[in-house]
Amino acid sequence: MESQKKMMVVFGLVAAVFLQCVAAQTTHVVGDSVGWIIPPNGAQQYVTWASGQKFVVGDFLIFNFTTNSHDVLEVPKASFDSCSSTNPIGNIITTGPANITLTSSGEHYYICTFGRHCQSGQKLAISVSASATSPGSSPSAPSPSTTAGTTPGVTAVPPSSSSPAVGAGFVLCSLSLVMGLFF
Ligand SMILES: *[C@@H]1O[C@H](CO)[C@@H](O)[C@H](O)[C@H]1NC(C)=O
Ligand SMILES: *[C@@H]1O[C@H](CO)[C@@H](O)[C@H](O)[C@H]1NC(C)=O
Ligand SMILES: [Cu+2]
Repeated sequence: MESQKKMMVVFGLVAAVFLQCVAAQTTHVVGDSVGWIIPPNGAQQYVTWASGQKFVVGDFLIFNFTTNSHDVLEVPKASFDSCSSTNPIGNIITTGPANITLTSSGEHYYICTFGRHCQSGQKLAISVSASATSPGSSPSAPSPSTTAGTTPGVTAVPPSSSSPAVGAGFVLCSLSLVMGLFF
């Protein structure tokens, strides 16, 4: 009886961890310790940073900047390319740090509208995927039926973006899956 109880507790824990990793939301601090500034080494800074991240719907994007020194505005690609604020998507965020929830898949473009900051490289393009289960990483994982929302146009991910930054959450996830097999 006692060991059965123990089994139940362990099973409950595994289930809890598993549920949490299915719903896991990653927080991405743009530029990491660099923050959201005019990048010293130019636009490549945020291109490189973004290529090391895996963005999924529901994740948080933190633009860490000093209020009144920078801001954040989401724009369409054309405005991003020309560093213009025309056709903004949503409202400009003037208070830093800014915490943005990624609510839709596809390409997202952000610029700073101060002076010539964008021209100097303070701009970020990211590709957000719809499903939390990255293709090929764990084929045995039961995939929630979110893949239906994946649009064909979302394949513009840089080829070098095999996600090294999956982190502890993924390890925990895998562990709970493996443990789940024993119970
Ligand atoms: C934002 O930047 C400040 C100053 O560089 C730093 O102390 C703080 O920890 C950063 N916040 C985040 C969320 O990274
Ligand atoms: C960002 O906002 C979400 C909720 O909207 C919150 O759960 C999360 O902790 C916030 N992140 C930071 C670094 O403030
Ligand atoms: Cu700026």
